[in-house]
Amino acid sequence: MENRTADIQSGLERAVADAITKLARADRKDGEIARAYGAAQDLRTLLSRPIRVAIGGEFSSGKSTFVKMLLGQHVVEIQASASAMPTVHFIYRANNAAYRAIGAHASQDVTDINALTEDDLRALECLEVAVDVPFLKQFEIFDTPGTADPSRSVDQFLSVANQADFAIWCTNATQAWRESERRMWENLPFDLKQRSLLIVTHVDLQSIKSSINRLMKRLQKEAAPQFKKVIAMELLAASAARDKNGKVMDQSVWESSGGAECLDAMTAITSEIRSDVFENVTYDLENKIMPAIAKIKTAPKTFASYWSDELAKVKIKLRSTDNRIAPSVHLKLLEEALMFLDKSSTTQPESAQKITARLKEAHAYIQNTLLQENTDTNSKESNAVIAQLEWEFQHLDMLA
Ligand SMILES: Nc1nc2c(ncn2[C@@H]2O[C@H](COP(=O)(O)OP(=O)(O)OP(=O)(O)O)[C@@H](O)[C@H]2O)c(=O)[nH]1
Ligand SMILES: [Mg+2]
Repeated sequence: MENRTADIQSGLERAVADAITKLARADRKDGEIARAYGAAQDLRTLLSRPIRVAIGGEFSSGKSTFVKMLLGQHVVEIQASASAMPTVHFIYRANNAAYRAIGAHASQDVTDINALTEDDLRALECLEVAVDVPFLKQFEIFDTPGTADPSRSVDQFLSVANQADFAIWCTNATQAWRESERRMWENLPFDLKQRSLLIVTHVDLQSIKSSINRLMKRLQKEAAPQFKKVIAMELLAASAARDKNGKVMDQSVWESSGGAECLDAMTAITSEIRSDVFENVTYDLENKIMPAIAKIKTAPKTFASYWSDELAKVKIKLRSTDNRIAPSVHLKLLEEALMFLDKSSTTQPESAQKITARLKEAHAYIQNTLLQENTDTNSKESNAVIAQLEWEFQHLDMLA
């Protein structure tokens, strides 16, 4: 992520977290506050979730090879015939890989991925694969089964794509952008298509090499208007150009294979999506959440809580500086406490009088006796005076 994007992101995350804290403490029986609380939690999810990418294409067009190119060699091979494979959903997880079988009605963790039979796989809507690949912190990848496969319903890809942020369609150069692909692509919403990529695979094949320019020209005309970008890729070469952590080992192959162009395009699309998200989050913060927060009535602070908060700050301050400034720090504490009492109407008038008297007494003693010389003894004495007040104000009812 770019620095600027990261800054905006963390700024918004802080604003949302702050709003959640305030709303959590407020009275959520109030409808507006309850709604704002729910909205703020949605925004937190929206900000932190990775971008979802749906990979689609006809049978054997190179979808899984493309995913492997993105994720490096970490991806486990599942030994099953292509027609048995459900959508595979790759997500990030630190350390060990974990698998989850998502059925139409229930889902469960899978401990031994190789123990799944083809019938088991066929019955699934989706197989979730959580692996420690840093790339997946930014992107969630859905590898869908080939759309021309009659044993799988054609709308697998469509239903996944409709929930994704953008799609990547793989088309095999040997028979690129067929009528059936065009018809499938037409079903997607316009905005999604305009954010999506068409990857032309198998362009390394000898039979393609001589006609690649003509092919790309045709695709520019027939397909490009339906996509953000059309990119020709030698998937096997692109995979080989990086190590298993995604670090580019052979820059020239990485570039000539289309790997660099593809990743750059994905990054550009991601920035666009993120800036849309930031805009929505900012709008909701200003229009739904801030007005609800402004409604929260904060209870006026009592003297006891004011005093203990201020005292805590003073203690921290004195711990981190030369202790001999204690009398001057305490004097300021007492002056501000007197001002607080003068302005606040929450403390009982009776105890306010007692507190005022004790604050003034301590103030006079520190000012006239202890402030004159910055010595360790005077600082200790000043600490003792404040400790005495601390105790008294915790036991106000005993104050004579
Ligand atoms: N030479 C070459 N072979 C490729 C390329 N991309 C994929 N392949 C090969 O094509 C075959 C099919 O690739 P897959 O990635 O399994 O295709 P798929 O779209 O996932 O197939 P299904 O999931 O079965 O629909 C594999 O043998 C790949 O190694 C490419 O760019 N060049
Ligand atoms: Mg596949």
